[in-house]
Amino acid sequence: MTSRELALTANSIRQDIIKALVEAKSGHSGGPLGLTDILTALYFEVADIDPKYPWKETRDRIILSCGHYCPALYSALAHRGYFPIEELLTLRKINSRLQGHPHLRSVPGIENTGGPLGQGVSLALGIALALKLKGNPAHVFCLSSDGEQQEGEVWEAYNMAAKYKVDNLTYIVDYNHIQIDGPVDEIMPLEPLADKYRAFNLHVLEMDGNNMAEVVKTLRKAKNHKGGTTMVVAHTIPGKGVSFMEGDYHWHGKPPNAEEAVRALHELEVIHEKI
Ligand SMILES: Cc1ncc(C[n+]2csc(CCOP(=O)(O)OP(=O)(O)O)c2C)c(N)n1
Ligand SMILES: [Mg+2]
Repeated sequence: MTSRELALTANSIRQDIIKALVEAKSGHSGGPLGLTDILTALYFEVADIDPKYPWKETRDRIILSCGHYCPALYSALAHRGYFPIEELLTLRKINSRLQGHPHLRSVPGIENTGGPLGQGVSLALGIALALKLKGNPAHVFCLSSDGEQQEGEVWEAYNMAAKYKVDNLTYIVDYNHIQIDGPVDEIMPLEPLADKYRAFNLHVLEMDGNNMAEVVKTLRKAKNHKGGTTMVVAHTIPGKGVSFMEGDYHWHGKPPNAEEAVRALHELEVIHEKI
């Protein structure tokens, strides 16, 4: 797909995130909207996956460590054809397959159970090592948030990834500068983040995580890198596409109300026309 087609797809995925959240009356808005371009690039262009054979042994694995971002994961999976788009409106309902945090294999394509911050970063390393041992050529992409970098567990994983030169693994950190209680830079600053990863002997790339052409190019480069684990620092805008959500940590864990959803969908429609 071209970058324009991917950007249009990302816009549609965002619209369905808003629709699911307003229907659920709870859930996370900011992070998911910011990560949508990266998820779109992975599921529609970079990762070797096929919704017709969701558990094929050699599929690339996409691990969402920051489980609260799942409205974006669900919407991307539905748009890619893993399950019906209408099902997105069951988000967080009792007995729905789409709970507030993802559950392994609850729908085809969900590769891990998430929620406890940091855990998926270790899990992805284990999966990548196991694939290597089995001679399986699949690549593992692990998406995590900046808030997760405050968990000690992730640094243990990076240490080990570097030691074993796990080059079938790409970490992507969504550096959106917000967390639950405020700006990351105030709550627990991470800077100099890229230098910290370099000091851990990771192969570091940086990208504008909301620029589709740059996202695709960088993720391809990461996937093809040999000899060590790549860490992609993705600079993103939380709430991307909805002006009153962008950059504001208050939208970390809040859904739009009915009136806000109408405004958000209108803004996304306007952007859609301009892409
Ligand atoms: C181990 C653990 N501690 C605390 C939480 C509660 N929690 C959920 S999301 C979140 C904020 C994390 O920051 P980030 O992922 O950067 O948030 P966002 O960018 O989505 O606002 C916290 C503290 C959790 N899910 N797991
Ligand atoms: Mg964050």
